[in-house]
Amino acid sequence: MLKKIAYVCLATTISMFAHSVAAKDHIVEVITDNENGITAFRPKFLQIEEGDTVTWVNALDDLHNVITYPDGFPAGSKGFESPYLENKGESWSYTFDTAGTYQYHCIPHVLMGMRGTITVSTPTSPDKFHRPTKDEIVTYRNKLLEFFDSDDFGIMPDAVKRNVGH
Ligand SMILES: [Cu+2]
Repeated sequence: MLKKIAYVCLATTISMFAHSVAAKDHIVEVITDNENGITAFRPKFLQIEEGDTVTWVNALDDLHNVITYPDGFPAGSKGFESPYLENKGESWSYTFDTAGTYQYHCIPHVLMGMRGTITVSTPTSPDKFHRPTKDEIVTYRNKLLEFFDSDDFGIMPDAVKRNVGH
């Protein structure tokens, strides 16, 4: 009996220890491929666990950022937004504490398909995404207007159109 209790305690300790040291760091390369006219996040899709950190690293001197769509993250959590990265090697990190799906893009290159998705532990079902307030949509729209005309919104990806109207 004592042996069994000791074993359970040991197993619990090990699993707690394993959890606390399991947080991982992941790198997403922020790619500008001038030769082929491509801008992209590599990897585009990333599966991680709660507590993990993702660091986006600018591969070249070019202007990029990472920002979640206003409805592109789980309800009850927060989206993320980096400052603009300009120089080669510049980076920005974010630690994910809430499970779910995070859909993001780069504002200057959203028309070039510069988008990515990070799934933290389990994906978010379509009806469980954050519903942006009007203020959040206006704020997001104004960020896009720093780079685009409202006329451009019509040719943007569906996720953008859904949020900014056109
Ligand atoms: Cu970009």
